[in-house]
Amino acid sequence: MSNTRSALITGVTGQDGAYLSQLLLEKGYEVHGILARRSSDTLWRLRELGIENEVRLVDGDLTDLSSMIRAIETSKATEVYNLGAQSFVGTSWQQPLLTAQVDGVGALNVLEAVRIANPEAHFYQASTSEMFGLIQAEMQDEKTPFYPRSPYGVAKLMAHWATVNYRESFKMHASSGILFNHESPLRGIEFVTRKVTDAVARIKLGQQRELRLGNIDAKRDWGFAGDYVEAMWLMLQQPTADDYVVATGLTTTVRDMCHIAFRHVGLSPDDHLVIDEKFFRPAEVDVLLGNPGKAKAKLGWSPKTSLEQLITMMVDADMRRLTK
Ligand code: NAP
Ligand code: G4F
Repeated sequence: MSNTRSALITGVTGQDGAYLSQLLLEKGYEVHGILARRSSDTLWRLRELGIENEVRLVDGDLTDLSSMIRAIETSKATEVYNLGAQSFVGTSWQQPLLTAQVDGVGALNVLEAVRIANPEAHFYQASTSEMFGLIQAEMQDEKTPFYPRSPYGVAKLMAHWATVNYRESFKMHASSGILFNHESPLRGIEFVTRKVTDAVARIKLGQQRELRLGNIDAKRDWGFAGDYVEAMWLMLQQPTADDYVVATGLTTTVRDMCHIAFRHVGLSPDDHLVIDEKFFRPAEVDVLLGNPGKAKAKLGWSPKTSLEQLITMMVDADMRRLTK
C-alpha cells in the first residue's frame, strides 16, 4: 500500500488553488483538483507555476453533489480543501443567486460529499473577512460578530456556519479559515491590487494612460497568497478542527497601495488615477483589519511578505508578462 497522502482541492484553477497545489506537491502529496468545465483557458495559473501536468484534474462542479461524491471516492483524499467560489464581491450583486448556489450551497455539497464518502477526511472551508463587513470591532478576530455587506458575504457566512455545524453535529474534522485579502501575481485581474499593478505596468510601457478606480478610501489587510496557503495546510494537520483568522494585522487604503505600485516604476498616481462612480459598490466594507494572534499561537503561522514586497512583486510580474 502506498503511503502517499492524497488531497482534493475545489477551485484548483484559482489563485489559492494554484499555490496550495504547489505547496502540497512539494510536501509529496498526490493532488487532485476539481475542474469546472469552461470554454476559456483556466489552467494558466498552474502553467505559470509549472505544475499543470502534476495536478490530477477531475471534472466536477460545486453545484453538482454527485460529482463531489465521485471526486472524493476516486481521489481517496484524506484532506479536502474547498476553495471554489464565485469570489468577486462586485459580481455578487449582479449574480446573487449563482453566488449563493456556488459559495453557500456548494460548500454544503462538499461537506455532504465528505460525510457520505469519507467522514474521516479533514475538511477546509475558505471563509473570508467579508463576513465581518460592517465591522463590529476595530480589530477582527474569531470572536468578532459578523455583519456581511454583500451577497457574497452572506453566502460565505452560510458556508462558515455549515462547517461549524458539521464539526459539532458529526464530529467531522472541519475547519474554517477566515482569511483576509491575499494577493499575488496570480490574482484575477478584476481585483483591485492586480487591476492596479497591471495598469501601472501598461502605463509605464505606454500602452495605457489612465487607471479608473472606485472607492480608494477603503482599507484592506492585504497579505501574500503564498503565505496564506500554508495556514490552510497547518489547520488540517491539527489534532482537532477549529476556526482561525489569517491576516497581517496591518491595514492600508487602496490609495496608499496605488502609491506603492506607481512609485515602484517612478510614476505618480496623481497623473493617471481617475475616480469612476461605476466602480463604487451598493454597500461597501470600509475597513478590514485582522488579528492573527490565534493562528500565530496555535498554528505557529506568521505572514512573511510585506505589502511593499507584495505589490512590487506583482508590478514586476505584470511588466514581465507585457514585455514577453
Ligand atoms: P479565485 O481565484 O476566484 O478562484 C476561484 C476558483 O473557484 C476557480 O478555480 C474557479 O474555477 C472555481 N469555481 C468557480 N465556480 C465554481 C463551480 N461552480 N464549481 C467548481 N469550481 C468553481 O479565488 P481565490 O482568490 O483563489 O480564493 C480562493 C477561495 O478563498 C475562494 O473561495 C474565495 O472566496 C476565498 N477567499 C479569498 C480571499 C482572497 O483574498 N483571495 C480571501 C478570503 C477568502 P474557474 O477557474 O473555472 O473559474
Ligand atoms: O480587490 P477587491 O475587489 O476585494 P474585496 O472586495 O475586498 O474582496 C476580496 O477579498 C475578500 C476578503 O476580504 C475575499 F473574500 C473576496 O473573495 C475577494 O478576494 O476590492 C478591495 C477594495 C474594495 O473596498 C473596493 O470597493 O477596493 C475597492 N476598490 C476601489 N476601486 C475597487 C476598485 N475594487 C475593485 N475590484 N475594482 C476597483 O476599480
